[in-house]
Amino acid sequence: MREYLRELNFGQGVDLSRASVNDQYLALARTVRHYLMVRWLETLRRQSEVQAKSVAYLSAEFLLGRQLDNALLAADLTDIVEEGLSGLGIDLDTLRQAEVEPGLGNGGLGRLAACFIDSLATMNVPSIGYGIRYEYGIFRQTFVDGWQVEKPDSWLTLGSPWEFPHPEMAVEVSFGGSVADWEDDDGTVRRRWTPGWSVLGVPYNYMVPGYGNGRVNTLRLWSARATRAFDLEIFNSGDYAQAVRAQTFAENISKVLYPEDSTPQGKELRLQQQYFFVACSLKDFVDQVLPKDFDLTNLPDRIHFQLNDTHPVIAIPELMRILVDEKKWSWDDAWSVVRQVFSYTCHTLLPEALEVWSVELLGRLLPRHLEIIYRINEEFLLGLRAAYPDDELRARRMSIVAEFPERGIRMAHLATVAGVKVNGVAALHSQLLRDKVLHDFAEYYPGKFTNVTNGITPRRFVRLSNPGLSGLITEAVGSDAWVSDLDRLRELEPLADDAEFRRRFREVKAANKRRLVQVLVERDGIELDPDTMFDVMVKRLHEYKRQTLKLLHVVTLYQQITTGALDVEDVTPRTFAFGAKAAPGYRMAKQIIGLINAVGRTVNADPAVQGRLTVAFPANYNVTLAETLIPAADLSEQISLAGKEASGTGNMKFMLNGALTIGTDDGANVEIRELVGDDNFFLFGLTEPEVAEVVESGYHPTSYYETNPHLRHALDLIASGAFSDGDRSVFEPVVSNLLHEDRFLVLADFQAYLDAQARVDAAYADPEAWTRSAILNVARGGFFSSDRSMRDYLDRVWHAHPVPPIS
Ligand code: 26M
Repeated sequence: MREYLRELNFGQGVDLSRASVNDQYLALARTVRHYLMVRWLETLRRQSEVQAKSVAYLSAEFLLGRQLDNALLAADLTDIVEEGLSGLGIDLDTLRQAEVEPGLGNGGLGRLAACFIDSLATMNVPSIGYGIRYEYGIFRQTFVDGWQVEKPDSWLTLGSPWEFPHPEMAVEVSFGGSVADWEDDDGTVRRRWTPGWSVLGVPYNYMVPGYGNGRVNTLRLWSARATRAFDLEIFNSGDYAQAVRAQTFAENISKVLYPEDSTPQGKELRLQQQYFFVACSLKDFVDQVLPKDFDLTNLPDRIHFQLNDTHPVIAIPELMRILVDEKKWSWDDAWSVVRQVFSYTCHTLLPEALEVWSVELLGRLLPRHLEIIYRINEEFLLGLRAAYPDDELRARRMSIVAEFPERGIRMAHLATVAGVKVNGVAALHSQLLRDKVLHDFAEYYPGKFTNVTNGITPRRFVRLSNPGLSGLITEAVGSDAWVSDLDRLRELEPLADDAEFRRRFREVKAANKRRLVQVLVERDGIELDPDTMFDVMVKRLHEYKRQTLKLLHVVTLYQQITTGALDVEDVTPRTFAFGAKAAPGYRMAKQIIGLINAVGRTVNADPAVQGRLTVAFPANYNVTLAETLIPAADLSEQISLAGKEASGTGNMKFMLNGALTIGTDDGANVEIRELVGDDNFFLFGLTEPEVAEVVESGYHPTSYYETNPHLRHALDLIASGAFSDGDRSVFEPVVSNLLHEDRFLVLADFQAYLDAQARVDAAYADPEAWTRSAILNVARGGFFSSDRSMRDYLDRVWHAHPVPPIS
């Protein structure tokens, strides 16, 4: 605590009596990071000493969540700090809550990256995360009359104690300009890129502490600055305003996270971001991380670059450019190294989510890279045509260059051609990649395709977010070894049949629900009854995820109660919790948010419902809210149309916190159900092959409307203006989309969903059996630790190994 007071006095420049909560939080954060510093330096020293193969995780997003608690846990400082602070009359929890979470990601993909670097550190794997230090993370969502309104997320304004800027290690990245032939000393004709402009990338290092192993890995996020030359030139020209504008232009590159998480917009700034962080990272690795005299022909022994979706795929031509243009290697030598050091993880199945950059844009921004891509494609097509003579259709399908609707570069094809491995993120997803999305490639490159099922870090999403359950588990296992060895949860299995254990498990869930109720009152002014079933659907708002399906269930219950078709006494009291951000330009998603809020307003206020149905939609769902919401859930909603959700990771978080899942046969739900068994999972809906069949034979949503009275009543009620003060036009687009388009077969799965929800009600009516299932969900969820995902990547993709510390 002496340390802490010193940080307060000399770091923050205040004394205790005058310190704001933020001052106190910052001082504590600095104290903790100071403590971790020694281990960080030790890790770096060891890493350069041992020269083991490392992993570089390249990701445009790292959705970290709050750092303080995780750092305290990793360093085993929680108790000591809590005690010390309380001696000063300070409540640790108050300081925890002062932290603004770094929301540098959209959803699943960004959070996955954060879980992975946590696991890599915990497993002693030499590794580094590379990404972008956005000044503004994912927008803050507010509701105005129930409609989403976005506010900037200025997470840096109160100070960011976890980052270490290194302006002296800045690297330069160039854009634009032109390419021409030139003759080098020995007369070979080479290509030379003369860029049009450049920016600096300033690295900001973040500690990634391993759990209880004294290791601290690095996450390096890049921030864009104007170059010195740029600065000087323009300032000297005397046009001050122009010079300031130029700086702003450069700094724009890392200004804001793009909030789309599935439909790339093809925006120039987005491509600038991608190349910016990738070029910075490669240069950093080659020039700074590797030893000075390193022979790059040995690169594959020292590094594997994992490409988190296609966002960093421009790294492939960039490494070619470095080797061919800068290091003067032959094309073939360069290619033989490049094709050994990248692998690509695909996170989607939606065709519209696959990135294609227009040749016009790519050629303007990165003319040399476009040439390199063309050459890669030429040689790829040469091999392809040799393997499949006279199959021009196949060549066109597989080409890296698309011709329609405009000339474009298919980043997934580039990644697949150059990558050592291509993986999907759950068993079903990987299967569909092989069989459908990338089928031609799977045929051409057998052995390149693999699966690594996603995982989540048990440190943040069980140990920290659910202390009550953690206490129970630790008692049952006999130690806290499960926190870094999650298979030990299996030891809980027999306790599912122990009435006393069930009682305590139930008490933990009840306490978590009370904690959530309190948080929502303070955070949103939402009042909930903890003695109801908490039925939770939290994830990005997207049509394929089918928030409307859950809403139709709510409306159906409401409709039945108000018309007297259902006696309100017979309704299981439920709280329907939603959390979802919509991409600001995604109009249907925003309409659906408006509709959820409108239904909530009406249902919550209707005395006929007698408080048995409550809709809660707290704004701005984020990692921090997830940490209290998920442990309080009874029922986890994972109801995407089969074949659309690549994996899902929220589903795993719920399972490991003792919620039961109602879900389709999609993504990792498939594996969850396999592990937990049909008796402990509420399965419903069409399977992926059935979906394909229905779509194939022509899907007519109206026929479901016409034949299913529940569905008709629910949709009619929405259309009647019952939730929009009689105005029939407000939600007409949602209703008519469902009736006439319904791309994601909501109506086709509606009745099956109602039936499954009836099974949920029946099961919930038997608390002992329900609790038994909940315990089995926890006991059988160990597979979903991201530690296991990392082991799979190490074995199947990276062929790297942990380097345990010398103890
Ligand atoms: C692309 C271009 C421009 C702006 C944003 C993007 C973009 C950002 C994020 C596109 C996709 C993004 O993420 C997709 C995603 O989150 N996929 C999810 O990945 C999870 C982790 O693997 C899976 O669990 C989810 O099923 C999958 O939807």
